[in-house]
Amino acid sequence: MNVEETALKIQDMTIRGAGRIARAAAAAMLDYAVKCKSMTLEEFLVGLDIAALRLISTRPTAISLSNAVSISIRGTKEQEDFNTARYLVISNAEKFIRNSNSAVEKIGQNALPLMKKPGKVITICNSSAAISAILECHKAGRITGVYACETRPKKQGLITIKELAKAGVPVTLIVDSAMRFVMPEVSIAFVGTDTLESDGSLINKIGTHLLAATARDFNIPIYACAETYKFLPASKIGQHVEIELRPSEEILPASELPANVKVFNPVFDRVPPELITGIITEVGIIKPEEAIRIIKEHLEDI
Ligand code: RI2
Repeated sequence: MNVEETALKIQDMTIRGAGRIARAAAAAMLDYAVKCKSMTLEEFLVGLDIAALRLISTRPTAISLSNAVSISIRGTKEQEDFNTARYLVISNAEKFIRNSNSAVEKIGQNALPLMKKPGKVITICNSSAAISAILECHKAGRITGVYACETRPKKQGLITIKELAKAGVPVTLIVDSAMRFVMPEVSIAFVGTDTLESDGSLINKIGTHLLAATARDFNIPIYACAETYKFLPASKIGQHVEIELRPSEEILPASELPANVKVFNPVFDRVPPELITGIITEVGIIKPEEAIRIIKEHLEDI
């Protein structure tokens, strides 16, 4: 799929999930490099920048998208000619996609010691990293049930229940506002990550802050499942990601909206580090205050 086709599918959320959009963006940069016919190095670099900006413009909150693009083009400006720059993009992008997929698997393995005895899990939205954690614990016989929040307005929870049911995990769908009702039964919460900032703040689907605050009220541990490429390098210097506002039609069709009524549709939450028990990465489990170390060790040069 080329850059424009990929950008349109990320924008309309046909391709969604911070990990999936990152892998799709890397694949689009790879596609661009493969299809480039002979040109000067300068022409190639300008084309890369245009492709990068188009992809990054699609969704502002998941830093995985821009990190994937930066990693795909890393080092191209230092190359001597078009062909070496072109092959560098191809190998960077292929490596990112491989590492991203294996990171999701490793997060599942790293999550297992957190469920020492069988219990119930709660999750929100549809996160491949959180699902990986749940599936590993399920395979070890540690899961007696999963509460999956429906996750208004796009209801990504309906994807989660299908994936877990197909894997034989006992899963129960709840409306988001029932999360407090079921929390007393829960042993642990696993949630996904769109962006992890250097102070340990978690940016994830709207409703995650509510889930974390409810977990704290019932003294339930909550872990963010975050591949290292979801950490925000620029947050070291105080930059934050923008919380995406999406069309009001996702909440209510215009035809049903009464006159003089506005709709506000923020689709991500910012969860303060003090509400997060830990962050499960592919390189191990860290405390929120260690996020800056991950950025220094894994994202310093992007
Ligand atoms: P994985 C999703 O956002 C959810 O917020 C999910 O928790 C996060 O990306 C991470 O998903 P959206 O694309 O990378 O549904 O773990 O808006 O799959």
